[in-house]
Amino acid sequence: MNAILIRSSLAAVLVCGAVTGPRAAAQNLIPNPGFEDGTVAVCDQGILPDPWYQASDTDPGSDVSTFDCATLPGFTPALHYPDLAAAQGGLRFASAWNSADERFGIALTSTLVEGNLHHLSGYFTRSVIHSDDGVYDIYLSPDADYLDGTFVGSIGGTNALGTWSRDDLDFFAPAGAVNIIFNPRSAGTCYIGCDDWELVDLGPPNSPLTGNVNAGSGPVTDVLFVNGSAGDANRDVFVPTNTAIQVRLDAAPAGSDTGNYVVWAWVGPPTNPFVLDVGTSFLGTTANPTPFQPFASPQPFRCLRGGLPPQFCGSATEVRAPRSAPWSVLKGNGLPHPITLTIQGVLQDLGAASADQYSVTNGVVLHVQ
Ligand SMILES: [Ca+2]
Ligand SMILES: [Ca+2]
Repeated sequence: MNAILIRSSLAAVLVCGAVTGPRAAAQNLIPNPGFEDGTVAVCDQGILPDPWYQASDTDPGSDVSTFDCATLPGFTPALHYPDLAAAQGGLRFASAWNSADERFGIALTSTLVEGNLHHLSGYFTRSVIHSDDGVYDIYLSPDADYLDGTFVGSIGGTNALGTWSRDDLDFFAPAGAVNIIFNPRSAGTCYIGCDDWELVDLGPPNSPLTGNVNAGSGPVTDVLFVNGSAGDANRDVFVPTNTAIQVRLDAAPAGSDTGNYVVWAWVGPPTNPFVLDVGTSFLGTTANPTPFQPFASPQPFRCLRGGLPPQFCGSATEVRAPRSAPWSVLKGNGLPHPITLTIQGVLQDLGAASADQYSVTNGVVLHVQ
């Protein structure tokens, strides 16, 4: 199934009212983010205003469109975007055509801090001429060549005809990243208009086992416990074989409203942390990939779900589970064989940092031995 469609449908389930940015305002690391500054000599295609550059050899290349060529020159939007009334901001926006191998890029205001969590957002619209589903693949590079860079994710799949829609992407910065390059991709042909880019540094990520319950209103709080413990400094809990195992999920300290939750269990210790974005919201960082990153491994093998749609469990086997948090479940006989399990989830949280009021719970690494 199309990952973008999954994201959109989940956003519809989760989001009540308008979604605002997931974090407080910070400095935008992309200069001229709305394409309003910089000279374009003629009202034609293949030109970008400085400091934006063509990141491919295609001639004429990526384009800036303008709604008033006499005031601020650029290509006419009427050809590709006849039903679009205005740019998202100002007069101009930009587009690149995947079928002609067009790309564009820009030098950031500073080199990204390696390993820090970064949040990219922008606004997108669809061409009537090159109207297939598409995205911009994002590369962070030490130079202007995307092939020297690191692919960090895709953005802009929300694009639709005649309107602007926002999309977001969170990623951990690779080393030496000072150029961002936008590479359009489609199974068919796309020419996605984009405007008002923003890239902000969210700082060092927490340990993925810390979670972020209550992060919007106070100290991050543990809510997931095994035999009453959230684990030692490494989040490890040790239980002998054939000994009772109780798993408990508390409500968030600020309240969990209707108590919606999901808890995943992976076989083995945490090995592959991932950012969890659902719809347009940054929810937190998980210790391993979730069903929202179906092509990454390891995937959870068991899933407990209350009040959230089936996509939260994906292909993991669902275990019969309480309808809402708080709850505790007891396996009186424990487990007969040694095994290591990583356990973590998502909890509805009125004190969440996310505008959608969901947080990633702390994780616990259960060692049955
Ligand atoms: Ca603009
Ligand atoms: Ca072009």
